Amino acid sequence: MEVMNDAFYMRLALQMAERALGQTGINPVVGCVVVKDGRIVGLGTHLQRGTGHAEVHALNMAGAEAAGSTAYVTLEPCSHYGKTPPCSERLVREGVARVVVACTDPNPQVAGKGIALLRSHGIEVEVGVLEAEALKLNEKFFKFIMTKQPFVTLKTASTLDGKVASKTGDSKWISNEAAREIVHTLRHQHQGIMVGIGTVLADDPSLTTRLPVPGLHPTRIVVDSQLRIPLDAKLLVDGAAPTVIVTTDLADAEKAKAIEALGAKVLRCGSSERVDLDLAMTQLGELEIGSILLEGGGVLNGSMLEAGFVDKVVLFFAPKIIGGLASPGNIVFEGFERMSDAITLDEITVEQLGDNVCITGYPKRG
Ligand code: AOF
Ligand code: ZN
Repeated sequence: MEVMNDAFYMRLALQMAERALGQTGINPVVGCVVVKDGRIVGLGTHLQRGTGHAEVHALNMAGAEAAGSTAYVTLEPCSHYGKTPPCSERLVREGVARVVVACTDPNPQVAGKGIALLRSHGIEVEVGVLEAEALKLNEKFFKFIMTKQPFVTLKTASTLDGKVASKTGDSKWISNEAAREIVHTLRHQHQGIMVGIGTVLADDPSLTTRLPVPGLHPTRIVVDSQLRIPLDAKLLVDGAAPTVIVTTDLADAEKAKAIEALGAKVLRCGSSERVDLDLAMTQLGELEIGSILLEGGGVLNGSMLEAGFVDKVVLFFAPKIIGGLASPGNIVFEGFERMSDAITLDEITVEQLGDNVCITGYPKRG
């Protein structure tokens, strides 16, 4: 049995926050547990941007019990008037005696000010309990708040030899059902899902989240430099979720108008023949898309990875070898000359899902 200590309650706060992944938009997920005289007296989770922060829900539940309590929060309590008033002031007002924080909030509006305010009122503050878990939990928020560009997770599902289809284009199915279900959870947990026009032309996908219980659909993003998307593509007509087409200044104005008439947004990113990916990331950030699941094809995956826009990879492998000199691969780009130039992955994890394997990691250039 786990020993009851600060980590015991912080773990509960982290678990509650984790369940809200995907539903807070560009906001972090945050959990709060209030403990008084050996009993949990309040629990709270930030559930949606614009609604109460975790501390507020937990303190509301604790009521008068909050006085003299310890509050466990997975992120530094805020100090600013945003969509809601500052949590640090509320903790002071309620007479909380001690606050345990997993990690500080890099939001420039907070960045240590919340903790400083608590301490200036004589509240004992401890920082860093289960910090590594808390940082990982909000990796998407941290990237976006610091760069204003979305956190990008590259997901592929391939054979062991890195193919996403056979030489005739057959791709159903490569990965097993367990792997495919995780992909839908990943869709739920990202605000955007991005594919290249080749994928749309080949598969006419809907790119929605399909799980045993309903999930949230991400905004569908298509990189389409020449606006080749057919006007009857599912992404343009099914109304299941917002759609954004990323193109260039050179793309046909009439086609853009026709696409927008169907309700999709067209972003023009740069005046060269290919989409300027840096501009695209900035413009998608301006639309408050803080996280993107990149789902191919291989050439877009390769361009995004090579250009340094992929923050994390989730690679599913099925125990199959399909070969094919020209069969499409999961990550395709010109390639480096030397092994020492290779993109390597940090913090690797390997998970077995039946006979499939999932490798996750964080890309780093050689
Ligand atoms: C907390 N507790 O539960 C959350 C915090 O727009 P607002 O008012 O919701 O503020 C969003 C910012 O507040 C967000 O960028 C992050 O810095 C912090 N989120 N802080 O004390 C919470 N969700
Ligand atoms: Zn707050």
